[in-house]
Amino acid sequence: MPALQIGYHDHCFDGVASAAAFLRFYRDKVKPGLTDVGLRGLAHRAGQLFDPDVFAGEENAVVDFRFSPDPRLTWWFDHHQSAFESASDEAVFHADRSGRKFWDPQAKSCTRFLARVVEEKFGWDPSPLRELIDWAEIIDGALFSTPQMAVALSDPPMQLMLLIEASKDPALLPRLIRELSQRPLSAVLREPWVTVPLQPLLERHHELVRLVTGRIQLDRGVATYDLADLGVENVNKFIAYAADASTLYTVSVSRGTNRSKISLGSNPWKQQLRRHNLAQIAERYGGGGHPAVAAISLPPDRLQEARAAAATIADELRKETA
Ligand SMILES: [Mn+2]
Repeated sequence: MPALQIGYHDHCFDGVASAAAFLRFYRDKVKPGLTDVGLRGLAHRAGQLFDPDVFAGEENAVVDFRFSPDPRLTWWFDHHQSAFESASDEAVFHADRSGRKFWDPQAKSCTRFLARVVEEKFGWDPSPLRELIDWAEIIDGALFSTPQMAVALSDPPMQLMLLIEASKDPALLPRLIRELSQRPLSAVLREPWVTVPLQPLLERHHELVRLVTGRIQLDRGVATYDLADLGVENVNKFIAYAADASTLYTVSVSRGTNRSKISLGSNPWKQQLRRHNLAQIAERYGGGGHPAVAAISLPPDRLQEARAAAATIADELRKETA
């Protein structure tokens, strides 16, 4: 049993950065010198989210992911609007008096939220991780200056976002979390174990950008595209806004090994025109997320259902944007 186990939102820059920040904080303020740490990526999917062994540590933290009422959960930080699977889970959170569980659905990134909370409540010094915290806020908050910045990935931290989203190496994210907890982001970004696996992913990314751009159907501000035949689960969310700046919403369907997925997004550069809460729409289908970006997971064999739901949602989004 590890002394500490951290569950984090898998294949997500903010999830990885939150885990690194939590690990740094825990070693700085709770148990200095601790080495016995388990790291576990958590993914949204249809059905049970937490395996029984998620809480296998003496202490268990979950960051940037859904709440669990499991009493073995000792630390929790999240900023998703859809943080609770049920009203009773939410009641368990509100009744908690441990002072170690925190939620702010207004926060743009879990990383900066966590850093701010543990600075205020536990006197943690976030300055060694400043670069990482700032980039998590930019990436998870979609605070990019242009859609091109979000799609071209010329900034090395944006390339790391791609590596985190697309890597299939199970050892890579735990290694990144450990390294990012100890060294500045820019130093980690120069490591060959980061730059070498990135090259083929960057080539594939640019190929996918061309492919997705070619498939987009834009109708009354809503861009739809279907990537189910490609077997990719995570595609850059900003391609449609770079392709046509008048795009207000995106609705896309993809299919990975564990799920058929509907991704809902709204243009970060046109948030003043957003009329819908995408998390609420996703919740109707058992999904969730944030008002501006959300997702729905269905079992992999229910692709037709995913496609039908995507078409219904796209119609709904079009109605008030026409
Ligand atoms: Mn997040």
